[in-house]
Amino acid sequence: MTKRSRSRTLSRRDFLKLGGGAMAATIGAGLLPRGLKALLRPTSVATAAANAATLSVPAADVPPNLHLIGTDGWAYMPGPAIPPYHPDAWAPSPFTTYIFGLRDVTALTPQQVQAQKGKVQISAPIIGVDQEAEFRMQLSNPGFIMRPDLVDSHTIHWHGFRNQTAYFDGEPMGSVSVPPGRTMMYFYKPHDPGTYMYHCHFEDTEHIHMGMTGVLYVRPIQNQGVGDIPPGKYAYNDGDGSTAYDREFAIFLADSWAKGHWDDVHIQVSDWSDYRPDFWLMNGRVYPDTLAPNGSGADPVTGDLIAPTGRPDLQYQPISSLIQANEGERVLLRLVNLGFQLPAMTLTGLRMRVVGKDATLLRGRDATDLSYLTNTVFIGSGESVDAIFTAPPYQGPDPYNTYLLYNRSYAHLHNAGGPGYGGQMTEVRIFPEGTLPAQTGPNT
Ligand SMILES: [Cu+2]
Repeated sequence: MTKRSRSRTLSRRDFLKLGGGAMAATIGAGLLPRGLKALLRPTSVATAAANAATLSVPAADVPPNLHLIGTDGWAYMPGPAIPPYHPDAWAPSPFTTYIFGLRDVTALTPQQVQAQKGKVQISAPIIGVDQEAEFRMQLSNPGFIMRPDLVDSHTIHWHGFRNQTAYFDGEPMGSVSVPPGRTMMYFYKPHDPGTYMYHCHFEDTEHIHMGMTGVLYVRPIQNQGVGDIPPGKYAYNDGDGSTAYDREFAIFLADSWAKGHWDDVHIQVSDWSDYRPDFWLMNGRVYPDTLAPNGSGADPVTGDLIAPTGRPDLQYQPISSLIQANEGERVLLRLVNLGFQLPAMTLTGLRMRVVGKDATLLRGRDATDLSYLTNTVFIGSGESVDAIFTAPPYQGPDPYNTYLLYNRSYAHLHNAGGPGYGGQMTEVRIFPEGTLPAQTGPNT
């Protein structure tokens, strides 16, 4: 660090000398001298972070199937202002909300990975793995660009995964975690198909709420064809093809408290007993943004996320929740909740068959079929549901017929109390037979 830059930035030691949190608490009250206020501007904090040690990503004997980074960044939420928490005055335009998150950097160079510090996504990449196949996942922690004073580690925890050793389970008090500047390889060999979720388990109430969460699923070995069952796409090893599907959509449900997000970047402590969310998310977005297309991966030069077409404000929320199918197709919904509240997800006008719960086929030990038809599923925090519906006949006259998938808790169907519908709602669009090509991946 040069003398010049040292004079402009605030080191952790200086921060502590000045009284740390007590000083931070006075910022909002306007009690700081102008010079100290300038030191705490986001640009100055970011400069300090840029001077931090380089991220270490050691070469692996066997390359990872997936390389994730855990860091901070900014996302966009619509809705009326909640001064001073929403939109956050420190958020660079067009963003509104400070987040933590995980993103895929598998194809990036080490320099590009380093440059992704502070550019994370909310709702982490959807991960699909094959039963009995070895899976290596690398996690790098480049630190937080807005909070260089924090030494938070990160981990990856596959929630509900029954096959993990403590070392790779990501529960930091019983295992290891990844401190800033470091990289760790996790190893998995899944035996139980179904839908799970993964999240950072370090200071998990905070890191989960800030966005370090995503959907994970294990494809059954039956997909390769077993006995009389032809190769295909199945939710489980059902033995009879009853969980076959044509298209799959993973929906990660969460809720988001504007003050909690604001507190983290403004160096304040959140009292979780005050938790009162303002936004209810599907894959990190609220309705109607849930309908916007997926992002387009990473820029080959910078490694930055490419925003969905026409939506630069959703650059860091790349996962669409729009559900589309041709009439007659079977659609698998992989519904996961890691919000702190209880959604009741309703599919209007259609019945879905719940075939799996918490990565378990709904079938008794005596082979009794325990699946059931419903139009509403309740999904508690940490739970998952696999439900299949058959797309109804297309009835015209528009290019597609629309149904809704939404949280029927009316109190959660708005954006920060603003007018109109918001929150956890998306559309199911049914097209004439043969309109949509075969699906290339979940949520496409
Ligand atoms: Cu974390």
